[in-house]
Amino acid sequence: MTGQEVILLDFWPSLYGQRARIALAEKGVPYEYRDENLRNKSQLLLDMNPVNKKIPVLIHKGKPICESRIIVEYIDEVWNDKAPLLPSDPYARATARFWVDFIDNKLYPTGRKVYTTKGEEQEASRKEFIDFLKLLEGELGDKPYFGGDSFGYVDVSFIPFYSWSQAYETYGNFSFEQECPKLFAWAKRCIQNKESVSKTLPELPKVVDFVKYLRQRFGFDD
Ligand code: GS8
Repeated sequence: MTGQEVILLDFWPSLYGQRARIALAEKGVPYEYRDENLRNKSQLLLDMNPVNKKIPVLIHKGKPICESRIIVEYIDEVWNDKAPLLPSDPYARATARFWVDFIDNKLYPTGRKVYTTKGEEQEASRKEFIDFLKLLEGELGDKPYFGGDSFGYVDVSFIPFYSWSQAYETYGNFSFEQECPKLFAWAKRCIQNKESVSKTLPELPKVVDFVKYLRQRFGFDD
């Protein structure tokens, strides 16, 4: 298989794009990475994802797969010879999907408010964000990974969060390690044990700078 067979349209800090990169790395799939300028999207991105016009897009043998969760599931199904991500048991699979849905529809929209609002609204978002993280910490429990003894679908989908944690801490004024020590230990475990993660996650200060730039664009900082 050549790199041309798989292309990933992505943007380096993206929490969603990182999912696809980690899943491809877990499976050992060679691919061509293309970093998009989201303020001046390539024609290929517009052609491959005409509905949402968003990254990530996985292009496999010329055909696009859009939406990060769908991309991770696709990668798991196509390259099924190693590193299974979704559990085989239907109930465990449904539960894993539930938590990733929670991350996308509750945690991330609230996290976004942590750095794009001010005053009371920001304080409420900060509290809610920490509550949501604690719910995820409860789901992890004493397991090494959300997937149990092995790194799985929820781990792949949630670990990119760690690359943004310093940015959330900076603008939300809280300590991830103090609020959620087990979750913090899980993140460190993923980085230490999984090259797919350590090689994918951007450096935390780089993401802080990126969020600072976003805030300037939103008019929150000078
Ligand atoms: C979200 C992708 C997304 O928001 C997924 O893949 O899971 N539900 C989708 N992509 C953003 C960049 S990351 O914040 C994006 O491409 N934005 C460009 C735009 O909205 O114009």
